[in-house]
Amino acid sequence: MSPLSPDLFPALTEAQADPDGPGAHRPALRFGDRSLTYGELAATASPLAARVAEAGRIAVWATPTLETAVAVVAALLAGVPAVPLNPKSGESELGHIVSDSAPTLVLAAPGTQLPPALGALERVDIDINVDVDVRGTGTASPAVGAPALIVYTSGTTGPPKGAVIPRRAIATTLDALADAWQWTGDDVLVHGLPLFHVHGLILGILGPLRRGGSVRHLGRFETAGVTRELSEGATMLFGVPTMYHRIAETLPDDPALAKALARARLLVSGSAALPVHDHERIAEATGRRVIERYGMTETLMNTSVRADGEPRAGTVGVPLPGVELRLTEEDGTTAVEAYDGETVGEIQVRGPNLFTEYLNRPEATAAAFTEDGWFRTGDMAVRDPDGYVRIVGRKATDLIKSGGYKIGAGEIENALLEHPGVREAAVTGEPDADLGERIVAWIVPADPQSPPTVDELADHVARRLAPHKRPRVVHHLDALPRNDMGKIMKRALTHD
Ligand code: MCA
Ligand code: AMP
Repeated sequence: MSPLSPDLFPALTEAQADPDGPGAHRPALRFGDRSLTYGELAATASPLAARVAEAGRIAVWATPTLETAVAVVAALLAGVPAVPLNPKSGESELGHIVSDSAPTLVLAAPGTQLPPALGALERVDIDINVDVDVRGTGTASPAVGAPALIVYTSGTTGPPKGAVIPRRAIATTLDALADAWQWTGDDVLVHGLPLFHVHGLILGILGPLRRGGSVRHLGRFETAGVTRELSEGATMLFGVPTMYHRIAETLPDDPALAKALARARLLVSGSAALPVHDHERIAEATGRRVIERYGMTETLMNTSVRADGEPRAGTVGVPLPGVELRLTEEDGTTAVEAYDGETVGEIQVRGPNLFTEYLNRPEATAAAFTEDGWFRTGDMAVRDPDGYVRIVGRKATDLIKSGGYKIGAGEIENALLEHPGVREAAVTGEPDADLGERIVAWIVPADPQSPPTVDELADHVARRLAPHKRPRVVHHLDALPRNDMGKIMKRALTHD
């Protein structure tokens, strides 16, 4: 029998057992002017956990609200795997996720209108009701390897795959980050990340709750919210590079933002590379250095610059405790031994932080691992003599990181081909100061006399997939460049 999960949220358990104790009155979650203490979170999440306990799997309509945080905590208390859904997902993406993950019910904030793709599911409203006595309420004790969350993530081709994340991975990654960042229950985190991905949900909501600390969510990212919260006691900021870029752009005209950032204990960036230029601008204006950590939906967190280490722009720091990390040569199995800041290899990782499988995709799961259990990240890196990892690129050119979202070119090409005005389509990413990369569509129009406009194609992709997957630039071509085998040569797709 596999061992049982350790308690994911000890502070919540304590508040449940002793609703009048001091721990129960500590703040846990705040979204705008709505907030919950640990006692209130226990009161509202426990009955919901009891309500969903018999469900096989549940979907959560993951708006950036208090309800989403409560729903996910309830699912974890019940030991029922939860599938967070992007509320901006288009019809075909949502249809795929729902049929692939087959939830038995969907949790949503009261009053939210759900799209037809969820019509067949039983709906349970997430009622925030703090007047419940939860003393003596039991919680489930699933095995450490039991699935906690299924998070959908794009690959190079085809629709997104559901990464099955076990309870063990959540606990170990959050504890490893606590070690690296000296993250405690006294920390107050601020962020405005979406709650249907690892960064915003696991690190940004479950992280503070595991420590017994609190999080203030901005609803949507805005520098004014960052200024306000860091000036009013928040100690840490999490964001994707686009958010730090916007901060860097705002700083010259916003001394209050500079002052607020200067007093933060830790500014953390992740999900994509933070350009050195933005690092430097923030450091110059605030005297504070943003630190980077490197992770992936399938692996949760792998490396980080440590709070007690040297913050070095352009690196993602050192492997976290418990994470084995190696670089491999082209063959994908021979380890690179060099720590010379020059020899490039693919990052492979092993450890208790890893996902279990891609749901319903045994072949994709098998292909993701080496025979001896290393996960192939597809990220290319070098290591400095002191072990700092520097990511230098990605194996697959068909993966685009835009605004910190991973987007597969193939998924967008398939959507574009469904548009009647498109005969052929290829999608690439090109550098963008704000988004890191922007999505570019190269299309051969069905009728060259009236090619579809960029807005038309952007709306089409946003409606089918999600707005962040929409092309920002469209080029019209007479034909796509192909090799003798008929394969599109994406590297030839450049414009002057
Ligand atoms: C625009 N919009 C549209 C259309 N055009 N909607 C429908 N149809 C259209 N044609 C809407 C968008 O939905 C959005 O609405 C608004 O217009 C602006 O869109 P956009 O310009 O794309 O977004 P933005 O406001 O500039 O967003 C930038 C952002 C965002 C806030 C940085 O990209 C973001 O939240 N990124 C975070 C990604 C992330 O969390 N990644 C983690 C995964 P509205 O304004 O209402 O939203 S990676 C991960 O988890 C791993 C483990 C890791 O390492 O972290
Ligand atoms: P996702 O699959 O959306 O979880 O994105 C994971 C990918 O984001 C990784 O494989 C990396 O390519 C990228 N990534 C995450 N954090 C960083 C970082 N700090 N620097 C560079 N790339 C990053």
